[in-house]
Amino acid sequence: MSRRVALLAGGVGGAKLGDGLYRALPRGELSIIANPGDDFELHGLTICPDHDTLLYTLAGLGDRERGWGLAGESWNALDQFGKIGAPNWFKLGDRDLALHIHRTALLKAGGRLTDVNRELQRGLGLTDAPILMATDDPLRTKLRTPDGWMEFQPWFVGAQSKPEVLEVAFDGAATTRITPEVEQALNEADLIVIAPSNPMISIAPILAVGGMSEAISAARARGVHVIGVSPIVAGKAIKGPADRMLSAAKLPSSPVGVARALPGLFDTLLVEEADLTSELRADLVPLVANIVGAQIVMHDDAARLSLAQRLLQAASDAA
Ligand code: FO1
Repeated sequence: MSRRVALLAGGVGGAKLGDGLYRALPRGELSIIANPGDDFELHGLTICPDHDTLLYTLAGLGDRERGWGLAGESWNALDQFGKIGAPNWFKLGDRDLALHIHRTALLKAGGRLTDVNRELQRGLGLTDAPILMATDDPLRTKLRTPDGWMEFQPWFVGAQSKPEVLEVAFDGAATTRITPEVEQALNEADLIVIAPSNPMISIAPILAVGGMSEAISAARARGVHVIGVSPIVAGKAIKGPADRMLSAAKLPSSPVGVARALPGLFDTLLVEEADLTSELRADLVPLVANIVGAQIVMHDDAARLSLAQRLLQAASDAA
């Protein structure tokens, strides 16, 4: 049976599940809708960190330990940036830099971000170029901290996401529009998957793109199921600041907080089976129709694939 899947994904957690789904599904049946909110410009180059994490991971080229960037990378340019007084707080490896230079050149020549990024995907061996930008228009996540508003990467990498987040905004969202490719992927989807990514800074910016919520609602109206995976296990984020951000927003650092941060989005939510007490289930019941326990921490390739298969099975069972 053909089953087309649209995955909404942020960086590292999104890429791991994306990799599992990419291997679990026949070629051409997965479209990944990448978070554009982390994109920014540095050294005059356009950098799309979440797209690139997805790209390197699916291409089997990603650094496993860091979760971002290329495996076996060298850092000569970064050292040189430091020596000449250029910014070196955001670590661009030598080979990664080639990607940003080429992307920027193609964009300057008039290319559309979706087309340019798909060309990069094909160049690195993803012939079906499954990763779509949520939008080609600029949308930038900003965070209000006790010291004022910060741009995303200076907060996330520069300040190691330490400043408390009092408010999140998606600059430019009002004038963005989903791409025709995203519209088609959601129109044709039999299943929508929400990756175990930070609900507030990875999934929310995707949903903030003009036309995205409407396209998801239209899919649901024709019976498409939305299934998510909690990025919180044992009260802690699997990676990154989601737990602290939920607490700062006065939401529980648990799957309940995830469901409340993305209200009404999930038909099914996969939560870590060891966490799925009767109390957690009771708290989730008013928020999510179907709650499924699974091993959701993806330590290796086998775990990525088995979570993807478990998720596809849970979605079939619920349909
Ligand atoms: N994350 C870091 O924590 N430190 C870095 O220096 C860093 C550099 C970097 C370079 C290219 C790239 O594609 C991603 C990079 N990331 C880095 C990851 C990125 O900032 C975050 O993972 C995402 O934006 C959050 O999903």
